[in-house]
Order: sequence, then C-alpha cells, then structure tokens
Amino acid sequence: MAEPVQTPHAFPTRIFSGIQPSGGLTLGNYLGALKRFAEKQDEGIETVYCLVDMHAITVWQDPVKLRQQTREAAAGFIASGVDPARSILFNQSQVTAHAELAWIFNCVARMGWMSRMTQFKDKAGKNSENVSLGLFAYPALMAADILAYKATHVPVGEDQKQHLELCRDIAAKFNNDFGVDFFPITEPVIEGAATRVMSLRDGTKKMSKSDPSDQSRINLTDDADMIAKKIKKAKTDSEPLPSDLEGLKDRPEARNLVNIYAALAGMSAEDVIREHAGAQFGSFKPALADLAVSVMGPITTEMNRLMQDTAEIDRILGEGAVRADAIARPIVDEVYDIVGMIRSRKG
Ligand code: AQP
Repeated sequence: MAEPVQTPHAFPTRIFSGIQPSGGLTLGNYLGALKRFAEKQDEGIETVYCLVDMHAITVWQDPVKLRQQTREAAAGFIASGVDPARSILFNQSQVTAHAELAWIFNCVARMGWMSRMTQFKDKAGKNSENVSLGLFAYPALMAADILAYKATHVPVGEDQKQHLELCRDIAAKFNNDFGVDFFPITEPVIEGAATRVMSLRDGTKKMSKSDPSDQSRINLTDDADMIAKKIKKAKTDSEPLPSDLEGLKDRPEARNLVNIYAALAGMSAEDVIREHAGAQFGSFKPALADLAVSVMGPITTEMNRLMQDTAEIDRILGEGAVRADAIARPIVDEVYDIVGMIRSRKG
C-alpha cells in the first residue's frame, strides 16, 4: 500500500515529473512513471508533467524523430490516463524558465557532486571525454525542472533516486548560500511493485528505451503479437517458480517477470508467487502475456488514435506550456532577484 503523499514543509503540495522523448516509451516508463502520474492526478494533487526534450538532446537526436517521439510520448501520457485538463502537460523547451534556472544551478552545484552521478558514468562509459557537456550537467537541469515549480514531490523510478538527492542538495545550498527559505527540499516518491523494471534479455539491466535490442523491452506501441513474442522469448532459467520471494533471490530474470506481473495486476509480488508457486515458465509466460496485452492493448489503441491528429497534440502541449510558464516565470524572476541580477527591462 502506497504511503500517502505528505508535504514535509511549508510549501503547498505540488507534483512534478518528466520523461525524455529520447525514443518510444517502454513498459518500464509506464509502470515506473506514467501509471503513477495518472494516479497522483486522480488523487486530486496539483500535477505538472513534462516531456523533457532538452534532456533528450544530451545525446544525439535526429530532429525529425525527436518531434515525432515528443508527440508520441505526449500521446502515451494521455493514453495512460494523464488528463491535460487536470494536469499540466507540456514539452520543456517551450518554457524557458527551465534553461534559465538550470544555468543558475550550474553555478550552485559542485563538480564533485556531478562527478558522482552513476547515470552519467553509465551513459558516458569509457567515452567520457567525448560525450556532451549537457550530459554531465543533466542533473542540474533536472533540479531546475523540479524547482522552477517549487515541486514538493517527484514520482520517479528507482533509477532517478540519486538525481533527486542532488536536487535536494542544490535546493539546500541555494537556500543556505542566499540565506533564504525559497526552495522546498523535494521528496522523491518511489513506490509500487515495479520501481525498476528490468530488461527482458538481462535481469540485471534496467529496461530502457535506448537499449539497442528491441527484444529487451516492451514498447507502448507494440501490438498484442509482439508483446506475446517478446515475453515468450524473455530470458529465464529452467526452474519452476518458488513458493516465496526468498526463492527468487538469485534469479533476477524470474524476479523481474514476477514484479511485472504484480505491477500490471495491481497485486503484491508475494501474492503473485503464492498464486503461481510451482508454475513452469511455459505456463507463467502466457499468463503474463495475456495480462500485459489486456492492460497495454487499450493504451496502444488510444495512442494510435491520438497520433492521427498531431496538430491537436501540439495544441495541448502549447496550452500546457502557457500554464506551466505562469507558475515558473515568477519563481525564476524571484531567483534572479535573490541572486542580485538587475531586472529593469520594460516589456
Ligand atoms: N525500467 C524502468 N523501470 C521503472 N521506471 C523506469 N523509468 C525509466 N525506465 C524505467 C522511469 O521513467 C521515467 C522517465 O525516465 P526518462 O525517460 O526520463 O529517463 P530514463 O530513466 O533514463 O529512462 P530510459 O528509458 O532508460 O531512457 P533512456 O534510454 O533514454 O536513458 C523516470 O521516472 C524513470 O525513473
């Protein structure tokens, strides 16, 4: 059972989160993020959701594909239950406050903090001299995304925990350096049975939209046949499912499929194991495939329908950007004032 969202300080509760349109959305994005974004909105909390296109270009993006992926991601949000009338939904580059605050935070964050970010190390690999400066600065832009709205809570998957800690460090240092209580110390909200959905090909690697192997993930655009095929081919071992979770300790692929089942069915992993104890993958995989198709099928259909009218998607994003700007602009203007910058331009 998820903990109720609590505001830890004087700031009103506001949720912010984002997804990079750096490829097609995956089941990991759906279970770790989108599904929970819609739940938070349905709880009546103020929710601001962003397609972080400026994060996406920290690695090379083909401009034509980036536009397509951004629209497709917007369709994915809406098809997953994010209602643009109740949540603010927009793409990052349309609200300049993000980039402006990111620069201030580049001057607050310390090189040592940034150098410890494991996602940078993973993405840069042995090539760290040759990746973009933006990839290194990514977490400062992420802190700006969140704090431009003084967001108090950020629902994310497990992989973003370290970036959220950095966001808290930046907020605390800014408040301390300038002697203000301006930014909230934002809480990560990491909950549910699938905070870290793993690759279908390697249970120790996160399912990721930029994994070179399409077999490693379920895309939100995959049809029923494709979903069933990918689950059937998913790497597993030859043992049947055990009778408790302890028995899955050293079986990352099996554990991943159980977690996915639990998250899709809205059950705990313990209950899934109890229900399927002793089952071979020959029967568990088809059950999982049926469940995945029944949950994902309507989302895919709705995404396809929404993608028929890209002008309407652009209109929704534009309208969301105006609403987002109305919150972020005064906050960033106040930041300039706190930092000591003259703001005398008229018009
Ligand atoms: N495998 C996952 N399991 C659970 N949650 C996940 N998220 C991503 N993958 C999983 C959550 O989705 C949100 C958006 O992530 P993102 O697109 O901004 O960046 P990412 O975490 O780097 O996702 P990808 O798919 O791995 O993108 P690429 O391949 O472009 O780097 C976040 O809340 C994330 O936790």
